[in-house]
Amino acid sequence: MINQLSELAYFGGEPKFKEKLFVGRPNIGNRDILLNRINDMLDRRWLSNNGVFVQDFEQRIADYLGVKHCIAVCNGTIALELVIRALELKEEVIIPSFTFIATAHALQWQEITPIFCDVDPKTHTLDPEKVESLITPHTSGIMGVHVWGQPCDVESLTEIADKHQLKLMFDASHAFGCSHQGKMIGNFGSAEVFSFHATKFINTFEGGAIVTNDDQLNQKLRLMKNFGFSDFDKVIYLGTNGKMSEISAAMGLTSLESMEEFIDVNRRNYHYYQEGLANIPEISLFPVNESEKHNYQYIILDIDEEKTQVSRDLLIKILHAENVIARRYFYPGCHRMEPYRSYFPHAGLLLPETEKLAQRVLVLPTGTTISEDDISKICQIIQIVVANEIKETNRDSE
Ligand code: T4K
Repeated sequence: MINQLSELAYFGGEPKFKEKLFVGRPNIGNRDILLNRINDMLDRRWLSNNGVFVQDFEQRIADYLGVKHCIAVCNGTIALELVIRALELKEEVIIPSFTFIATAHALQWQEITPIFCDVDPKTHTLDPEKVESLITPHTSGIMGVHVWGQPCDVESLTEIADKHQLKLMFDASHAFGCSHQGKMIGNFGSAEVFSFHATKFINTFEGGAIVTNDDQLNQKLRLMKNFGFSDFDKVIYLGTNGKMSEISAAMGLTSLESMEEFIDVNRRNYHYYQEGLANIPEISLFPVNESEKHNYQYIILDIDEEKTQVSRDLLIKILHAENVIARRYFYPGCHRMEPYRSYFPHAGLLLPETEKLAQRVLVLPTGTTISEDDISKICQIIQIVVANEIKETNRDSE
């Protein structure tokens, strides 16, 4: 129990955690099974290029999501780039600015301009009305992001895309294992993209996947991710190297087999945070819709300084001093990062909700390395900070 401010590491006390607690610590799954798979792979001497593990991984994902095709690739960013190219997006594509920078870069990398749209503060996802107001004769598509695993307003975005004959795709990097109105994420738009980066609850070290119900798109994407090869010595399309390696798929399969266990741990942690923060009404925990399937991978706090009298950034400093490495995802918003900041210096004027969220959101550690006791201590630290309305200058007077 922390009783006095002077016990906080920020004010010179001992850090409450000896080891750093990170957001995005990888889940490992059954190590023996993983190592057996790696041994099999070595015995087979088949390390990449559509090996048996990749094929199995793709099939299991497609079956789990109830989607026709899954194309495993080397990371989520390449997956986005491939879909953007396969859908022949050009000129302008509307995306949120409140996302990881890869969403915007995947477009700009292909000299397509990301048009940053504001988000709904309740869902942190694209605000459909604002999307419609940004459509011009140059718009070729819309890319929604199911940030934190929170589904976009898929119905409104589909209606808008259909009405204006635009392509619709989703960056579902955070949303593997989540559903929307009973249907698994992965079934919406022309295609959806997952990231299986080490920090995701299902990981392949580095990796990603594209899922689609469109047969033609599937064929095109399979060619594109393998240099356009259709057979030995036969290239029929412009392509790149987007292949997932066998060792990644081995990790992915092992990860998938422990998926329910990872979700149980994340759900349990979410409820511990809910309990621990319940007596700090100034702070809200981003809610998970528990009537849907969810991966509970992100613990998101909204720190509104007007209510807490403590700034989000000071709270982060205090947590870091305790070895709780909380993060400010997705500060400061893509529009304030290069090259977009230079291209559109006034973009923030059209993004008031994004600007507010970028100042207020704080992400806390969860996953299989975080215990109930860790969460209880983290919540106590937050409680004492808010109860004392700590300001940067307080440190000098302690
Ligand atoms: N779209 C969206 C919406 C995304 O969020 C992402 C990725 C993408 C697209 C692109 O997908 P990928 O191409 O990455 O597959 C991290 C991840 O690198 C990134 O994959 C993820 N989103 C983003 C939300 O988070 P950083 O810059 O925060 O990474 P970093 O190195 O600070 O790692 C986060 C924390 O995880 C660290 O504090 C320590 C811990 N960690 C990390 C690794 C890699 C470990 O404990 N062990 C590890 O092996 O971006």
